[in-house]
Amino acid sequence: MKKGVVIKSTGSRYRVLGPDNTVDECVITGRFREMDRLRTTNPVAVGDIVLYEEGDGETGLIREIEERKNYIIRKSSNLSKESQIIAANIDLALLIITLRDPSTPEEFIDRFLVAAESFRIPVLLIFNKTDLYGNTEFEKLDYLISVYESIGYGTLSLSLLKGEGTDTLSDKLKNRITLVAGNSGVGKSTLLNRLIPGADIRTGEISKYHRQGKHVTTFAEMYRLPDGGAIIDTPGIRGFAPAYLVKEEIYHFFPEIFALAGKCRYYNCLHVDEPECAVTEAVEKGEIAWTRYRSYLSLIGDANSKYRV
Ligand SMILES: Nc1nc2c(ncn2[C@@H]2O[C@H](COP(=O)(O)OP(=O)(O)O)[C@@H](O)[C@H]2O)c(=O)[nH]1
Ligand SMILES: [Mg+2]
Ligand SMILES: [Zn+2]
Repeated sequence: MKKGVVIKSTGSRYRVLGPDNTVDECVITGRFREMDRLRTTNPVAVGDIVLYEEGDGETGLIREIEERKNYIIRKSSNLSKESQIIAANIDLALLIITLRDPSTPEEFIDRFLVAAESFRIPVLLIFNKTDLYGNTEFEKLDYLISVYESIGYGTLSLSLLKGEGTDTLSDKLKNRITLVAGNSGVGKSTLLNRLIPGADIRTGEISKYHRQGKHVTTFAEMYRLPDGGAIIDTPGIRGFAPAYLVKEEIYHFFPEIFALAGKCRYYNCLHVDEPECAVTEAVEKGEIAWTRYRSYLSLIGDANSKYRV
């Protein structure tokens, strides 16, 4: 038996990177489907550490999956009860944001952060395309940086086109497994091409998966970084919604709201219109950013219908 990490999954076959840089194409046995309590379409995901039998040129066999530190999951489709594990054992998620061409809505950022908090994955916010920013964008950039840093999120501004700020980023990714996310057109593929020699990923293309409301099975892929560590690319997936959240729990994933919630008069305060709510008081005083609170209201509004975000 060898131990390795899954670097690619196509639903039924898995590419495993083993000791001494060996790569094996593997399958799983039916046993995994029976054990799969998450009811996933893919019991093994990119980032999984597995024990497997080498195939000697033939297909290898995955026997065991090590317990996951964390994982990102989403519904396979809007109607399906089955879920898809997108990636596992992630040290850091990069959310690529742009304030021009395209402009990333704050709510998109906050939804991503809520999902990442729910999956217990640290996030670094990357503001890209600073070469295109004028005064308006730089003012907004300052605002967003102060909002998110005060909550505790790391931020970095850069221009992938000009190469400004990319060295600092490389340092932060060293020896870590990092997942890259962001809206279409923000520079994800450009980033991968910068970090991974020979990756040769096409840029400037609107993926056909990006049509709204459509959940298409897409597969993550892991690329090793030359200085140690790896990047997980998730083509066709813009953001992640927390898979199963109830309305009453959503504020747990807004750290600055969670920090104040204990001071609310009612233990089951939803921080909307309850009296003596420490959260709405903080919003009024400007201690919680209005944009963040607006995202919170939007998220619990969505959850209302089906108690799911
Ligand atoms: N001006 C400018 N354009 C950029 C920058 N980074 C990426 N782009 C361009 O933005 C477009 C979309 O980039 P791409 O990497 O394909 O975005 P993706 O959809 O997130 O993979 C491409 O035409 C890139 O050349 C940047 O820092 N500045
Ligand atoms: Mg792309
Ligand atoms: Zn409250």
